[in-house]
Amino acid sequence: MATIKGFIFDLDGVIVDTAKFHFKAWHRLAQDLGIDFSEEENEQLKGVSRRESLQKILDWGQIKLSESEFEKRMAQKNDWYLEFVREMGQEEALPGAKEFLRESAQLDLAIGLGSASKNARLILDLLEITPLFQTIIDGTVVSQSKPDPEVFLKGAEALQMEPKSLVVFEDSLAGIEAARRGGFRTVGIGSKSILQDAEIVVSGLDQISPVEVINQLNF
Ligand code: B16
Ligand code: MG
Repeated sequence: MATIKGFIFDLDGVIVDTAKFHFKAWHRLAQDLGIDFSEEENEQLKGVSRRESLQKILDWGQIKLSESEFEKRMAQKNDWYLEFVREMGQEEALPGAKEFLRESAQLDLAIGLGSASKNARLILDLLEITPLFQTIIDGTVVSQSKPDPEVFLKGAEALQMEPKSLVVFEDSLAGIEAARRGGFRTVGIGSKSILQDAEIVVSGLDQISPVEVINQLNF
């Protein structure tokens, strides 16, 4: 079994609870289009790119839009999303997330971000944690949405490490699948009933320490 040398973190749902803002903004947009969707259906939008998220919502409502209208709706959703994000303070980091990152850095583990969001850098800056990351792979540099492993493979490449020596922390089904497809070790953040395929599942980064993750995965 390969030694664990680093961690790659998803952003939304792992480090910060921006999922609630994505949900509010998508829900408002969907209602404008006469479509309703539940929090359960919203699980399918987690970790998925902006474009694919809108496409899923339109499919649920069996609506087709022209490309220009599609672009306009994506921009509208992002404007609403950013209104929520800009009001967010450092305290919006999920419990234990910053401590976990700092402890990981103290252990000399490599630290990367693997997020589908095009707003990832802005959010890391607002939380004042950007310098903790040796590489930031986000929605501005990937072409394939999770469950494609591209985002994490690019992270591994940037950190110059093999996937099997890196642990991916993910809250979404698509993200855990992406990590597994890429050959990474996995920690699911959320509920065991949803993230069954992850090697370890905890409800948050406050429930485990970096040393415990390494010990449990090496067991
Ligand atoms: P944006 P993650 C993902 O972030 C979100 O989970 C997903 O809901 C969102 O659609 C996607 O980012 C794109 O975000 O519209 O900001 O580019 O979980 O991969 O950090
Ligand atoms: Mg996520």
